[in-house]
Amino acid sequence: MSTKPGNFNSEIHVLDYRSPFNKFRVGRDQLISIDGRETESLNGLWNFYTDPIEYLLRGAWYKESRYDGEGREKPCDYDFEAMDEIKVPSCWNMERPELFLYENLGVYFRTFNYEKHEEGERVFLHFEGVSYRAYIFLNGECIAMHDGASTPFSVEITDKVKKTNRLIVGADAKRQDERVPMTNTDWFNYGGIYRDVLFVRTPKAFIKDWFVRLSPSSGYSEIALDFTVDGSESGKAVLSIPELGVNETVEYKGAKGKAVIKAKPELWSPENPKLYDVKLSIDGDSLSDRIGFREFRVEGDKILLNGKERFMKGICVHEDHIDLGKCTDEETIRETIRVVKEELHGVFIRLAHYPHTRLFAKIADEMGIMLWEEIPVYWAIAFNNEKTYEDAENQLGELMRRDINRASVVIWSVGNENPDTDDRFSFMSRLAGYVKENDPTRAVSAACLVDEVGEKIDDRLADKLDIIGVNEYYGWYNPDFSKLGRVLRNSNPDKPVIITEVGAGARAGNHGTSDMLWTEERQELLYKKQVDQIGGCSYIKGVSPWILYDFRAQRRVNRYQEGFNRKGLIDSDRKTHKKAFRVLSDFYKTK
Ligand code: GCB
Repeated sequence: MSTKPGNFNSEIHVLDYRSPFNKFRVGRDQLISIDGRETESLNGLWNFYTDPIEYLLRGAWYKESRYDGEGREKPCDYDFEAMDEIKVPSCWNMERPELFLYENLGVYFRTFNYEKHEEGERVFLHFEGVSYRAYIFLNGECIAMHDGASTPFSVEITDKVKKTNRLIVGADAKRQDERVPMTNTDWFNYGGIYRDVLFVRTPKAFIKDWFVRLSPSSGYSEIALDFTVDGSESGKAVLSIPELGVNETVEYKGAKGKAVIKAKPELWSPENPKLYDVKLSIDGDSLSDRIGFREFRVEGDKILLNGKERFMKGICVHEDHIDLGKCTDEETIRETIRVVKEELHGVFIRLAHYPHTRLFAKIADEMGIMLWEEIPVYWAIAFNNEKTYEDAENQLGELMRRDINRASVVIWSVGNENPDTDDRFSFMSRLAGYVKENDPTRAVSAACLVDEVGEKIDDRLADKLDIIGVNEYYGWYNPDFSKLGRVLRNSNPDKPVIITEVGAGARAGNHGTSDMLWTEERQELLYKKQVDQIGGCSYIKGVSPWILYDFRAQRRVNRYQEGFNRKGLIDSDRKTHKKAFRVLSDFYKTK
């Protein structure tokens, strides 16, 4: 910051006040596993104000420096304790009507006390989701900056924590073209600290992450383990799975340990979502979880779960609730999975288009439904920008770390409906490579577009994927339904295809002839035609129509939509089923 001597408010001359925070960026390398850890919650009422001009950053308000060098009080424009309160977690859009469309910086403040419980203990702040850039300040200092609305991040504060602490979070919901996602999305841009904030204590040496799974090609009789320890280079860990009689000591060196252990678990599947209590301990620390063991694999054009071919009877779901926004709760997730399993006869949910809460996959493990998880590499993003790539890969890494032990998660998706350009090809090939390098137990996919000119499934990225996702809207965006038949006939993919999106808009309760757009009858007819074609195509190994529930979307403003994308099979009230629901459910019942 260079200003002429004599200026009393130097910040008014500074344009680039944000970049000094870049060096505080945290990501997947700092993320710690909280599986089974006893944590303390920092949820609750926080003070909150909106800061569209970003004085928190620009004017360094986070320093809370109230006195000048000579001890005289400065005329401060802020007073964090005096700000109104807001609930954490929540989306501010749902908490205050005047903030419904607010897409800028929101500033949160709270205090917390700390006393050391154990000698040598380390402490972390852990955020499960802040939309969509977060600046974290503790006791007047920036301690972290994080990009990505939907993945968790942790920051160690062992050397900074005091007896009483002042914690400030700047949650910036401003859309940016070079970020992931960029400015243009077909979902609502909710803002705020909308998932849990946790205070985590660990011993000096603790288990930072772990990956426990059925070892590939083992005849289902071996469990593989990988883990990382922080704070100790070498030592012993013990993996225990009491129900399988496993109690195995594994040495770690260079802070990493790995082992393959004989064990014959009952396999997890949607029909039998068997989970085991699994615990990994080192001296003074442990992680524990309920984990399922299964094998998910692609062979030729087949999708196999535990060696048996599966048709992925699915549906897409957004994290969007009419009252809670992107915030969600256990009851809502359980009801969503129940509807898909019991009413729709589905076995698979595509969680679009960004990582949903970790609770979703936890409950999916327990209730038995397969999941597709995705990062928001959505439409046209800055594919030629290395920083954008780093952001995307980091979000993918954070998601994979978070859900790596979830049996229900069978597919990682590296993006949705991106143009087939050279830059995009290289960007998304790298992401697919990252998945392959880090996880041999799941398939990598992406929702691709049809080649409309050549009338076939022909995306260069398909080479890098295990399963080709295809979004097609014949009969809706492309009214010429006959094209779908031609596309399917002209294509000859050497891998399984999942139709990752197909659908039509209909307002619940709006009736008319099937020739009228926005009616339930039109949507129903389209579903009939679609399932007919899809069901008859040999290389299509699954479908997840767009979408289970109507969801908020800022660009959907016609008289039927009124701010919602109406392609749901169920209204945004999550109760009223449209006629097409029955068509899909009948198809799945017999498929
Ligand atoms: C798509 C997008 C999805 C949209 C949907 C639609 O292809 O992937 O995000 O919401 O179409 O309704 O247009």
